[in-house]
Amino acid sequence: MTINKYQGRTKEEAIENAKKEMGEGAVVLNVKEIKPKGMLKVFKEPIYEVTMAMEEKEKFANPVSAAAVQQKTAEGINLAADEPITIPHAPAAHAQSAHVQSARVQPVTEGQTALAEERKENTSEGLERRLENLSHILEKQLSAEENCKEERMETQQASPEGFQFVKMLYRTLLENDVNEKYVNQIMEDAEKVVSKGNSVDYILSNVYQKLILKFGQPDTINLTAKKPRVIFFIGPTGVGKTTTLAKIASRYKVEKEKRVAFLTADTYRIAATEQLRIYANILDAPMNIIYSAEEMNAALERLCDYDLVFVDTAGFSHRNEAQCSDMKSLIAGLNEEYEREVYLVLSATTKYKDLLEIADIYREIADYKLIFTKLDETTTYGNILNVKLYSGTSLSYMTAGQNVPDDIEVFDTQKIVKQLLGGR
Ligand SMILES: Nc1nc2c(ncn2[C@@H]2O[C@H](COP(=O)(O)OP(=O)(O)OP(=O)(O)O)[C@@H](O)[C@H]2O)c(=O)[nH]1
Ligand SMILES: [Mg+2]
Repeated sequence: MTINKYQGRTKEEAIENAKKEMGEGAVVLNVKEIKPKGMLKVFKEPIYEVTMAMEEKEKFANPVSAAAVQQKTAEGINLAADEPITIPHAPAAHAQSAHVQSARVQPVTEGQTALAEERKENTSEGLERRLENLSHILEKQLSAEENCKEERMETQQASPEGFQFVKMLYRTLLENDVNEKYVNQIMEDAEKVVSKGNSVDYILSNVYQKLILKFGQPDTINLTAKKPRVIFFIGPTGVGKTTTLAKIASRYKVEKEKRVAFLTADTYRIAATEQLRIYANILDAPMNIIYSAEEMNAALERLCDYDLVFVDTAGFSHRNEAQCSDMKSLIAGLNEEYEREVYLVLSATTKYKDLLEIADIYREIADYKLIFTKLDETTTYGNILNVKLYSGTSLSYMTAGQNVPDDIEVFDTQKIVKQLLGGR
């Protein structure tokens, strides 16, 4: 894995700078706001520093700078993993109990107090604290490695605490519904890291980085000069397609000052068209009902001055073949002159097996990006990672509530990864 840092006046600018050098495959590990210092600090704006990571196999956009960046690659971190592993057991239990017994009779040394502290930290409470402090841990690890100091956090001696910690992370990921196959891939490296006697912080940041890479960089609406860009929302019934579409359209209209319009192909229920009409009225945007691909193309001709046209579709069971086929014809029937994006909207509360089946069937309808809704209605987010890895497509937005337009954000990989590892 390659890790590097970039700065910008905004978080977006810093990421943009990183992508110019590292390419689209680079993902954000950490974002830091650097507050201005000195006498004139009140007159200065803060700058943003992003730590970016990229799997070795990804190609650099700029091969010249690639060589320079590769040099800075954090030595000893290898996050490529595909083989399943078995989670290590702590060294023989009797060795530990002997240690505890002798601690009872002997005076407690400083080292033993530190060990006891370390053990206390290896509880879920300790894990939460470490996760809150994760950006600091990452910083420490990166600067030690960048400066090639002998500050490596390893002692070449496996510690029982390290093994316990890996086990706890393994269990936490499983409890959060990450599929066992993926947990094994993620933890593969942790075994090597722990057997070298690395600190618990080092193990945690290693697993964190690996998870971030698995999620990949979110991919949202790409605004190009070509107008209008047509954005379809598809997915099962009641997952939040119409609400999410309204949230996103509102953001583009109000914050980015884009011209937005709506089409609805959801003609199955009168209430559905009314729901979208209300949002269109609030945003003062045109809204048309379409019954076929021809009507869609005719409506788009009239909307040629608009930047984005959002197409709402009817929710249906993925097992209903006739409706699947109608949807496929509608999307495929879009005139070639238009650029399209398709978002598959899924609820984070849907069962694992159903999600995989839905991901498969909708793949036949069109290539899509993923939106996850209703994150406020569950505490386990493992299925988001499961579907992302299963479908091999990008995540885009996540929603956690019914309020339009507030309860939506671009998929926040760092937040979700911390939660998967047991953070709040
Ligand atoms: N708790 C919660 N509710 C949500 C979220 N997103 C949408 N909803 C609610 O889910 C319900 C269904 O939302 P819709 O937007 O109508 O869903 P849809 O996918 O368009 O439904 P159909 O068109 O009938 O297939 C509404 O009550 C929404 O307010 C979310 O992120 N969290
Ligand atoms: Mg709807």
